Amino acid sequence: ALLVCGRSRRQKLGAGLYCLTAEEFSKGRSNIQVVQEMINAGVKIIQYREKEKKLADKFSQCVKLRELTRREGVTFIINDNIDMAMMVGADGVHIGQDDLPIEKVRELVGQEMIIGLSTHSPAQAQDAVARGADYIGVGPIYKTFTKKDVCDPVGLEYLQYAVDNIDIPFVAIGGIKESNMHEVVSRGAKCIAMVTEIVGAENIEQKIRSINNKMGECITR
Ligand code: TZP
Ligand code: MG
Repeated sequence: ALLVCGRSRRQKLGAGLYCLTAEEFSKGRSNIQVVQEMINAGVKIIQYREKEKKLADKFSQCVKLRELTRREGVTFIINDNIDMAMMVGADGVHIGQDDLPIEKVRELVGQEMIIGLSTHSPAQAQDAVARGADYIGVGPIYKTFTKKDVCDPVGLEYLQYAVDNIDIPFVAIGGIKESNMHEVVSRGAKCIAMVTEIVGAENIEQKIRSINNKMGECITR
């Protein structure tokens, strides 16, 4: 049997921009259209995250998006719905602190699927690592209006902790924009997530290219 260890799952979360869907902020464009533009601009990891849609509608979008992302070699992660992630053959699932225990999720999804977990404090990060998360979300770094079950910003302090202490991949998230990303990237975040900044951009491809250029500059500076 093919041996899949945590290391090979973790390799799928590389450096760069981590994109998420949010159709209600996408200016009338569908998630399919938005994801196509993300892929055109070279994004390598995309999370399907829809809090308001009916499950049946999410499923039909995810079937299409799995096809699209697979064809383009893009890592496809689904938020919340573990059953749906398994049904469409997603690369991973992303869960939160109030979801099922990560060990149980691993039992369910098997060894190949990536499991990402949102964390908001050093204690949660340590716990996530100990329990086998493949990557963690670190945030919200800044105030965000995208997340309804808002958690107050944890700021750059927790990000600094993650940079210094967390040995698995992590993605900084929450209120990150092209205009403030330098603060996050220059602190050592290799992977950053933006929701509204990307899906709400007039020209999504142009926005991503511009962010990617900045990322390179921030790292080498
Ligand atoms: N998790 C922490 S903050 C957040 C999520 C999903 C939303 C981030 O949205 P934005 O628009 O990039 O602030
Ligand atoms: Mg969740």
